Amino acid sequence: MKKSLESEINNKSAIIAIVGLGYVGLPLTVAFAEAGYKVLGIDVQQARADLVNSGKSYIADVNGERLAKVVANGLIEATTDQSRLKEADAICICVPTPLTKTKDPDLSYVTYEAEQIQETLRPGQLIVLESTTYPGTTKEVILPILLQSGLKEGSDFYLAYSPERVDPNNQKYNIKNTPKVVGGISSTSTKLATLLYSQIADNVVDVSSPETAEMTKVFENVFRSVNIALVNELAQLCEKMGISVWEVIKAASTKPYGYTPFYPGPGIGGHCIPLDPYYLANKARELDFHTRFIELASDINEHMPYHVIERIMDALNSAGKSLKGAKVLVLGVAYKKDIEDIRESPALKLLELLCAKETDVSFNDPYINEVKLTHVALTSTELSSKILSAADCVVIATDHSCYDIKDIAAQAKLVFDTRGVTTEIRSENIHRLGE
Ligand code: SAJ
Repeated sequence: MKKSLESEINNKSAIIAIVGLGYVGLPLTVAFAEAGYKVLGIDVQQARADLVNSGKSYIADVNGERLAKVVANGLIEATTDQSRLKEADAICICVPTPLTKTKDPDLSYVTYEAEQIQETLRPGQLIVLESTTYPGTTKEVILPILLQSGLKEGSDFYLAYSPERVDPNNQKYNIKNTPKVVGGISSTSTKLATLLYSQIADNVVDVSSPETAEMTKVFENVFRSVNIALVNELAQLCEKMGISVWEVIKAASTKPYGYTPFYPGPGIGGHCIPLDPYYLANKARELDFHTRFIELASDINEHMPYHVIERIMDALNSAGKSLKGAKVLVLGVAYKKDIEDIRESPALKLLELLCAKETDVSFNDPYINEVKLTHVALTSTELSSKILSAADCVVIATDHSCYDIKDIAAQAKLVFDTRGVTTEIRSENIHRLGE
């Protein structure tokens, strides 16, 4: 069976199914289609399937013209019909792996798809999980579901893990030039998955097991979480010492080796960094191992919105105002600059906390029109001189490139900068995190 799948991949006759047409799945769909494969996009949302079939992109990183071209060439078809999984020779699972309310891994999307695949599993199919998850998921969760078919891994079907490495809005790195890590349950699975991804990625890195590949991805992101937490803690210490953390980071960055700059902020958001530490910590606890350092970092990062609120309160007090009733304008609610993604954004926590303090809060974000908070929905306000000068405090929460920081600082009575974008502006009315 391996021969036929191998030849189908080599001669591009293999049909590839991408399950989950989000910020990971849709770019992957286009990449395989542009490599010459027929791709079946599968999503639970009919609206997404309809948009794909009409060649319309709803993911900022997916160019609409490129999508329309491969759809017009008949290389991409999207559907919500999970039974069509049987048509695919290779299946890439790119569904969300969120956390539950108690910050435990939520693998319900992954197990649902594994069950759908199992129902129509046939000899010759390669299944690859891309969703970020704890080490052991592929072997301990996916494999048992697929084995219920009675088929054997490594001879009938093939199972591997290959972490997504999509960085939203990254203009430099993409699927083609970002090395792809691959680890299969059997060596044949590793070989087939490596062959598949080498059709779209310049560099495929095969590792000895799916757990190694799973750990690689989680480690990459936990590395960021702990380094961001370190600089967030340093920022709070610098405030007490009258030192500018921004100046310290700038000076430390002159070291040409052995140092990587990270920056303090109002907390961390996104679909990866806030979640991945909990995936690893949860698995570690199962093995009676407490990842104290990793969990402490998450605690520090999650405390940042509360620290920022305290600093805003101090800044308003210095101007004779209290938070209650003060007009506070928050600039930027996306989880990082120049993107339209709001998931887990710390700015949302800032808005919630300001509302809880009965502050007259509003926000502006050119990429986000509305945010739904626990008790209220807010719409992005225009950024006019009138609005800026009327605010008692303007909080820079996300430093979108389109913001004219000098102009904002000139018009605002008071600025609280959580991103260090005003360091070149000398003014009494500007307060900064980390100073
Ligand atoms: N953040 C800081 N300080 C920093 C860096 C980030 O506070 O020094 C905050 C951001 O504002 C954001 C959060 O952390 O709220 C996450 O930022 P991020 O730069 O890590 O961006 P993400 O979440 O989009 O992470 C993705 C990840 N990509 C994948 O998981 C495939 C991550 O591995 C990438 O390294 C990261 O993009 C990247 O480098 O941009």
